[in-house]
Amino acid sequence: VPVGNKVSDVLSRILDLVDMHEQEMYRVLIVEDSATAVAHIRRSLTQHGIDSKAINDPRLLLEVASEYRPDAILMDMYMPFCTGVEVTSALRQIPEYQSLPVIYLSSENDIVQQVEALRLGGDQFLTKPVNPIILASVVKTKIERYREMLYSGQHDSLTGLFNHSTSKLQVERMLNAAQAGGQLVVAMIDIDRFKVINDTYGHPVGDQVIRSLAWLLRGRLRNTDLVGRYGGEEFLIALPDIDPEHAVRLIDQIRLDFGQLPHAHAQGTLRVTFSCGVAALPDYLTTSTLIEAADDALLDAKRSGRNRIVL
Ligand code: GH3
Ligand code: MG
Ligand code: MG
Ligand code: MG
Ligand code: MG
Repeated sequence: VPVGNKVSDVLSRILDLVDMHEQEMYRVLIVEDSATAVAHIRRSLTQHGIDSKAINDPRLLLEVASEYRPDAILMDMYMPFCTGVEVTSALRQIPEYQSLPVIYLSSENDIVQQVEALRLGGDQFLTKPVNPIILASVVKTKIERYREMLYSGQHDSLTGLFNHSTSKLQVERMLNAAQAGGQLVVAMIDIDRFKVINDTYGHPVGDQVIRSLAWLLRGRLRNTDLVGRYGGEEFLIALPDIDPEHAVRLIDQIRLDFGQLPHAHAQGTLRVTFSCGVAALPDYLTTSTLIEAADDALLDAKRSGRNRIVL
């Protein structure tokens, strides 16, 4: 198992693989009442590998957006029932859509109207007819920035794992996915005497220890398992479709293997251990009670000597 800088290289490669797996086609929702315009726009987008869906009635926007989950909206200005500006203002009231790119595509060439559209929630104003390459390039750039922003809001920069709030949301999601009688095991892992490592060998060595545990957990657990960085040297993991005893054996093996890993520091190598608390369905039925119970079990593991797992 690699140590030092190599760990972060391997880790970032593994995370790249995970991301590539999850990388989906860019999706654009076109809000446009003219069928001819829609056909033009879709041809430009398709040629550049961008998926799209069109609605000619702006009143359908929220309903369609919630199931299509667009990465950007191409918005017409003038349509029956309401204007693009009105529907964009409404969209911006919803937290989920506050940063979703809205790109106007309209023949409106009055600068006052264009500026007003931007002021009321638009990100860009393109006038028809638009060069198809410019259209695709504006859409791609906006979507890349938007996805990067979402990604960094959900992930921890040291390890690439889900951050605290996203980890909790993921447990919630996994809990909802576990049907009646379904299985879900939640575990809280905390590195032992981590403060001593920082104080003795320095913060960068501590960081490397955190990264190597992140790497080990992500490598050993399934793609369907959650591994999140819950706090400084604390990890939240959640495993669906496994019984608690089996999960405990699995995590305990990771604990034993982690304890054998040499971590590099200026004078040589050091060994580090972690403690773990586990809780599972159906003993606890909500995200917060599962996490609290895992935390309590972790405290027991710490009190009874550390470097152990408690169910
Ligand atoms: P215990 O065995 O009881 O868990 O002892 P501990 O020393 O691990 O526990 P404590 O919670 O007191 O210390 C955790 C330390 O982790 C404190 C904080 O300075 C350090 N820490 C938090 N985040 C980071 C980080 O990102 N990098 C590094 N190097 N240290 C961090
Ligand atoms: Mg129109
Ligand atoms: Mg801690
Ligand atoms: Mg602590
Ligand atoms: Mg600790």
